[in-house]
Amino acid sequence: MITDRQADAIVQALDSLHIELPSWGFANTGTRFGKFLQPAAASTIEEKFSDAGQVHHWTGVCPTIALHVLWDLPNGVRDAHHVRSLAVKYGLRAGSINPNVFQDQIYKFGSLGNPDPNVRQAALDHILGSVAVAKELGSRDLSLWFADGSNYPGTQNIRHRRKWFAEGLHATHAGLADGQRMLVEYKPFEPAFYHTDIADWGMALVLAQSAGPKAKVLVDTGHHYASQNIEQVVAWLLDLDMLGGFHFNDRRYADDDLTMGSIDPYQVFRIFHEILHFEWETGKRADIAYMIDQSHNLKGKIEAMIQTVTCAVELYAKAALVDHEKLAECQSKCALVDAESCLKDAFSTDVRPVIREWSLSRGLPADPMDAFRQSGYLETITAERGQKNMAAITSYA
Ligand code: RM4
Ligand code: MN
Ligand code: MN
Repeated sequence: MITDRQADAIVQALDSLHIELPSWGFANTGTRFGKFLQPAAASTIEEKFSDAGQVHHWTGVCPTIALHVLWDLPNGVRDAHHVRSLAVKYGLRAGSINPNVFQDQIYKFGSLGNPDPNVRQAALDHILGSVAVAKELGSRDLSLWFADGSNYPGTQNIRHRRKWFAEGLHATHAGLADGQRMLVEYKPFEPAFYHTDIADWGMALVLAQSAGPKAKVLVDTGHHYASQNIEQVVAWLLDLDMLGGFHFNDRRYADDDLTMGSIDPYQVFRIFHEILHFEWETGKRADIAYMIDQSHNLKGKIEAMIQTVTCAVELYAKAALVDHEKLAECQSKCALVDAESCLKDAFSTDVRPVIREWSLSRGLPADPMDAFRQSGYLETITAERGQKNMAAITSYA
């Protein structure tokens, strides 16, 4: 049974939870082996806003949409006016801005880590252009992911590339306005399979620290080797005031971009728990951008997103149930079984009745998936977009 005090803790947690949706999560994507096109997928920026607006409309916790500059604003700041009007039309705000310095042919051997200074400059120009887009849209965060690396031993000077990255990120930092942040994402491998320039959280941390105080680390849950203790990384970054944001997704093997919590929901719970325990202990709100970074190649895109958000809300609510006072006491006494039970008890509690109450009290449907299905939106867009999508332009998210 959930006590009144526990229900209050859940309500308080959910009132402050925001999860950003990725524009690319609504587009047709696939694997390197091919793509199965979905008739209802979004292929224009307006369709992406419209679909993301649906997810926010039914869940109430997704007020922002992450934008990919190359895919969503191919003309840079000249597209900002249009995007601003779409944000108003669909009841969303532009969220993090993602530069793309990996798709153009010039980036074959890297972007900020490329041995050719002209390519490094081109990458920096695009990133600074993305900062300008962020300013135009009133977006706070610039999300930086780099595909840079090499495929064979000895083919690149790893130390030189590190210095070039430090220079490029420092120059990026210098372009940020007050209140803006840059989030440095890491990934162990793919597309490079020998070395990746920013391969883990330590490299991202060092580069973010050397860039300046507005730089933080972005943790993508899919960007770790199997069995890495991600919540420990989270705890360290929180303690160092260096955790800027998350890209949520789940994985079994590599960067699978599966639905959050579909493989290991306890891990997501443990991550949320570290954050909420930090907040309880310090009395400070952790300033973290929660974002989704998933590719729904087979599931319906809007439904997959609603399923993800529902999962995030449930796991966050469960983490809010942890009895922090009791846990702290158990930890200091090394009462192992009782300490672990603080987490297990919270994780095994059915929080759905409280979430339903919370939703209804906020004017939201008790069951967002059902409400979306009843709305007829999917049938409408399937009819509208079907033909166009069969000859579709696709992106590689
Ligand atoms: C990467 C990484 C980035 C995303 C790209 C497309 O694996 O997760 O965040 O922008 O994919
Ligand atoms: Mn990511
Ligand atoms: Mn990824």
